[in-house]
Amino acid sequence: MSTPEASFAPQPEHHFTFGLWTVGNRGRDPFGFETRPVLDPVRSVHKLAELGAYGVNFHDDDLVPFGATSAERDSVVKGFRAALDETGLRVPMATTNLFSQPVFKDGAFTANDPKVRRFAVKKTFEAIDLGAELGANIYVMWGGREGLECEAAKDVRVALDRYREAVDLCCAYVRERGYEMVFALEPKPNEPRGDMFLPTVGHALAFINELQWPDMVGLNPEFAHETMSGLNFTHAVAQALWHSKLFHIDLNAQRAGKYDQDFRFGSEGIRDAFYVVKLLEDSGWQGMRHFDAHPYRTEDEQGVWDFVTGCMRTYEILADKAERFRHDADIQEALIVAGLGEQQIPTSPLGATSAGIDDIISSSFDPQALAERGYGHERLDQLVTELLLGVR
Ligand code: GCO
Ligand code: MN
Ligand code: MN
Repeated sequence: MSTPEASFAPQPEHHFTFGLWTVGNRGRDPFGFETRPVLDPVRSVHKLAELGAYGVNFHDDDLVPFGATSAERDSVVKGFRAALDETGLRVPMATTNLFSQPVFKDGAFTANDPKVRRFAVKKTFEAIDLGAELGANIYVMWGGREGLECEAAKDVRVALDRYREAVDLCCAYVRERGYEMVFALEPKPNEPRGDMFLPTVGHALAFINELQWPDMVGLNPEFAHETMSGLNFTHAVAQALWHSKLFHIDLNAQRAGKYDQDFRFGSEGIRDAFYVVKLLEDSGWQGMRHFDAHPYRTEDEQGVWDFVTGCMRTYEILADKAERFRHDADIQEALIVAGLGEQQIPTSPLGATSAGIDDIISSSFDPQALAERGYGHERLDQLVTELLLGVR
């Protein structure tokens, strides 16, 4: 049990990343104050590297405090970069905080006040520069305040015009500066707004088609967010992959019907977590496995590092389960019964053509005989359950 596989140590090809805001989360919630002290970003870099992470991500304000002078900014960035150089930790993704400051209370890119929108876009340009300076090539756009409570106060169609305008401006900025950077939209149905724009992966995929440079924009789906909508996160990721739009992923845990929990990956919904890992592994996805979660409010600093290790370990254990799934003879046999191979056969071998139409029309079918088939799903599902429970 001493090989890295057997001990479920983080594997470099899994590209595990954490946000400064995740490990640095201080445990504040709507009912209670912070339970942990401020964590220095430089310390986070050292600890994450020591525990086997590949990278660290940040919002502009996580690293450079809001309102800092340019001299303060440069000094903070210098210290952070030194820690990155020392540890080899990367910064694959960056983002902008467009939700904490009171100025964004009515939205950022979709605020009704054009001055607020212009300020939000300028703040994003500066955060793009900061990300580019530290090597990030993915830029996440999570519209934390893009939404409303008072339905009468905004025209949703116009809000989408303004949203599109801001994303187009950011794409134009990246092109003009010559950065190697793409954008990943992160959908969320609610929290902190009563209702948010681009609430699900499906909405965001459709929105991308209306942009000026759709190739520069993809998705950053989050486990918790689709689950909050009662949707199947694995299906959302699969569809993003199908459209070649999975640019980044936020892994965490969430129970449907609850507040935005952002728990340690796998701590809730282990079966769903398994299918997500299996999908990422089966698809050969090369991107980052980012954990956008935070430690329980009960934890001290040691609990924060236990949380980091827990996220990565659970991923590795589930990747190992996915490997076992592929080699389990009973499961493979059950997949044949379920017709997984047949799923690959095109419905119309002659395509969507006149010949294909004629071929279907001229075929005869016996629906009763077809309906007699059993698909063995009870057995297959139980086999997967037993695999996850560790008895196979
Ligand atoms: C949330 C979001 C955020 C974003 C982050 C990066 O629900 O709070 O998931 O954590 O992912 O702001 O843009
Ligand atoms: Mn979230
Ligand atoms: Mn997120």
